[in-house]
Amino acid sequence: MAEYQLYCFAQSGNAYRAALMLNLIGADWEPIFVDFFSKGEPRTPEYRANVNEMGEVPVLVHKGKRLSQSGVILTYLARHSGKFRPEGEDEELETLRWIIFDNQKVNGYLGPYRFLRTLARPPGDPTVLGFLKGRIDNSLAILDKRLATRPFLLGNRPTIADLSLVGYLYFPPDEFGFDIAAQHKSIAAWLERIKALPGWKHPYDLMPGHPIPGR
Ligand SMILES: N[C@@H](CCC(=O)N[C@@H](CS)C(=O)NCC(=O)O)C(=O)O
Repeated sequence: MAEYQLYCFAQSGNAYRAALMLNLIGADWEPIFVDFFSKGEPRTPEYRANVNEMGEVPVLVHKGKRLSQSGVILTYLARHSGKFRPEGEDEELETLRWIIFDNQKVNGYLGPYRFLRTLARPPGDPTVLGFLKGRIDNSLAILDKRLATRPFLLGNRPTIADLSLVGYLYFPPDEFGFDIAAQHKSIAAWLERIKALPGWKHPYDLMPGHPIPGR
């Protein structure tokens, strides 16, 4: 058995943050496939009782610990590996600030938007999609501005703040219906910098479950 297990599925950008971190730090890890699309597994009483009471992926299992929330998982892995770790109180707080902003307003909107537009059966209400798209445009502009003056979110080196914020940004543009990188030049350049890190992989090559059977 690998040292780390990660409950995940390929279409989850929330899980991608953790899977990417594990790969970038060279961890000995294995995915545990969670069947969201045909079984709604995270919503089952068994999953909530045995894996995560919050009914979500990702969940990381390591040495008897079971952690959920990608921001918590990233923090744990940074502390244990010493890689992508914010140094000192100011950087720690700055990292937390960007992870919370990401969870609520960047990938926190991109995930549901892509799901309702492309993956949900039936697809989401256009009014809801329009609301989310407006919030996404606003948040991506804030991220693009931040990255216009520095190579990574905190400065000259990548940290877990960057690995959180890339969560949904490598999925194909046709899944969103707009091209994030083409519309935001600083985000595009930053995505290329993260992609060049040794161990980087696309979410569909890193986690099981793509393509969704029958689609
Ligand atoms: N803030 C959480 C979000 C986790 C989350 O929403 N995961 C989704 C998959 S992308 C999930 O498991 N949803 C289960 C459901 O809606 O039933 C994190 O960063 O880990």
